Amino acid sequence: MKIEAIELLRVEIPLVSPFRTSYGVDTVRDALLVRVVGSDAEGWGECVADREPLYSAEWVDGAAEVITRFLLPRVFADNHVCDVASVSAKLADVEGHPMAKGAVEMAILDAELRTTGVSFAEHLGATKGAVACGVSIGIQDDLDRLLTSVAGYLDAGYMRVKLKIEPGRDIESVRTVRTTFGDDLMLQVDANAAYSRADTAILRQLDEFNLSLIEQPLAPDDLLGHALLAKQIATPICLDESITSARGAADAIALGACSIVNIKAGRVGGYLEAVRVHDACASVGVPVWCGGMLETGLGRAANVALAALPNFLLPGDTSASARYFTEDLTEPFVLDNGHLRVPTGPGLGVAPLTDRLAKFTTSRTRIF
Ligand code: NPQ
Ligand code: MG
Repeated sequence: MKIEAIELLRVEIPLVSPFRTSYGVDTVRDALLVRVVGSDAEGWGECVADREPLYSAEWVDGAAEVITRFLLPRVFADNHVCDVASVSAKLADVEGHPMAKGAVEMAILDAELRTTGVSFAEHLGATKGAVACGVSIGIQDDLDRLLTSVAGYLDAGYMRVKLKIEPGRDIESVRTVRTTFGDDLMLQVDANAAYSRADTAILRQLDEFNLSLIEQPLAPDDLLGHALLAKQIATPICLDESITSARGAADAIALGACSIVNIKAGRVGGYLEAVRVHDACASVGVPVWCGGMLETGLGRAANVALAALPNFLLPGDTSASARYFTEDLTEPFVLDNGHLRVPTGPGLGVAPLTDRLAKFTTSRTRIF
């Protein structure tokens, strides 16, 4: 494909309510978009880096800088001709920055697929027409608010609930939700690396609540700690922040550090590597599920396509647009009986709505 132009856009979309994790609070989604204009179609990429480097080392201003100065010149070195299969190799000498790389690859993939009339789902190897959805609930100020929040999402049809936890806001929250909503509720927790190896006794107290999993209790680089913890608690350990590649996923599983894997394309450098993580886990019988990073409808469309692959055996954080935004950038993703339909149109199958893009864009820069 011949690339005619490239633009970086920043959009700021208000969240319906503040989202609090052990890393901090977000009240808006400040997303970086990559728009690739090919000769026959344009493509959109979304960078999931947050404003501050708390979830990972990347942050949105840094990602824009890396994309502009280091990634795009490499991608377009061959006279602006590029095919998506070669993107990750062209970017490989740049160390790190998976979210920035993933956004560039996503935009080129979208442009290519729109050109050839193939959907993300078909290209990635999806086998389902709709995906089961869960919801991630941020840390709440008090237990009443937590219960109200869970009740609202269950009314909306979500098939499982994930509670964010941190030391001091863990056992009682989980106990209250489990007691209130009963044993049939599919319930899991996400610690976002807020615990240490010294917290094993607290984490063991979660055993009595029949959680589907505990996500990322310890530091991202502490694979041994997770393996030791797995032997001492009954709740299955799922890794998120620790998993940055297909090889890393295979290693973590081989070490006994996790028995379930959260896949986020941005964290592993793009949707193509995300498929390789899925395949690596499938080959050793480890189930995966699709994480979420407060994506706009663009990233959401790609996530839903990814989550339609066969080894995505648990409901993902692929929530409806309304979970995060009153107005999404695209036509909204709407929950239907706890599921989101997988887009079938070319590429992402959705595009930014012109008026929404105009309303939410805070900067727009042509790079090439
Ligand atoms: C997780 N996501 O699974 C992440 C954490 C997270 C849905 O729980 C901006 C960008 C805000 C990325 C907030 C969910 C974010 C973000 C939370 C990621 O750990
Ligand atoms: Mg997580």
